[in-house]
Amino acid sequence: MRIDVVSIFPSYFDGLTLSLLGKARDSGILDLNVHDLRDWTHDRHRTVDDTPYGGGAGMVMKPEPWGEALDALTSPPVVERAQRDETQATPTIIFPSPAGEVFTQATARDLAAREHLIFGCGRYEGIDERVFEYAADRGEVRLISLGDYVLNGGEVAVMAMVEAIGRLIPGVVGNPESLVEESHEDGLLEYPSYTKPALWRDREVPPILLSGNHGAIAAWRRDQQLERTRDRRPDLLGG
Ligand code: JEH
Repeated sequence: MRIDVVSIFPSYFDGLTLSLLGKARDSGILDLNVHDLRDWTHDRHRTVDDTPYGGGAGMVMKPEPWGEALDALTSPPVVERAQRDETQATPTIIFPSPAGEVFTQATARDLAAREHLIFGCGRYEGIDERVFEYAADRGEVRLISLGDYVLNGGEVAVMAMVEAIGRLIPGVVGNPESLVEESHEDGLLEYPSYTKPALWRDREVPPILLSGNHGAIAAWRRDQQLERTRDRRPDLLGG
């Protein structure tokens, strides 16, 4: 999979690229590249923002650097490509946005199956709306929100999304042995985990886990999952 991230704060992603690319880097499973939006400006101040038409507080990201970034990372446009070249996958272009659909494990699974993801990180009050229209001619555009709270830009949201997507790709660091056993894959919260010592600061591990009775352990864990889900996330059980 190829992932391109465009941001005015590319160094935000240093930790992510290090942690995610361990064994994936050499094997070519994941080709992750982070780009500085200001590399697609031409003025001496490398300007990426301007005042909003119609008035209002704050600044809006100018369309021109975004247009150049999209040209560089997606070429040629999908309409022309469809006529002559079936080999190049249509990129999925994701703009994190407080006004987008909410990112879930299902979104991560959907995006993990794609060949080329481009993440455009906005800042300030967001990006000139025409950029989304232009991007729609060059890929499948998705506006996605990390959740119902307000961030200062798309970077933190993209880090979370790329980590959630990356761990679903076989061979990427963090990819677990069993993805099906995970929380949210079966719609329930996870059961509690314990390790040695069996007694720690007067607290014991639930004796059932030391019983060797694997049927009873599985039933207990299921019960814990249901109880926790009922207490903490009743919405997952359908209200
Ligand atoms: C934030 C991209 C680019 C902040 C506020 C407003 C909310 C009401 N889950 C997420 N929260 N925020 C972002 C996100 C994701 N993914 C996010 C971004 C950008 C993503 C710039 N910003 C900063 C920003 C406007 N307010 C939105 N409204 C309903 C509380 C009030 C207006 C725009 C941009």
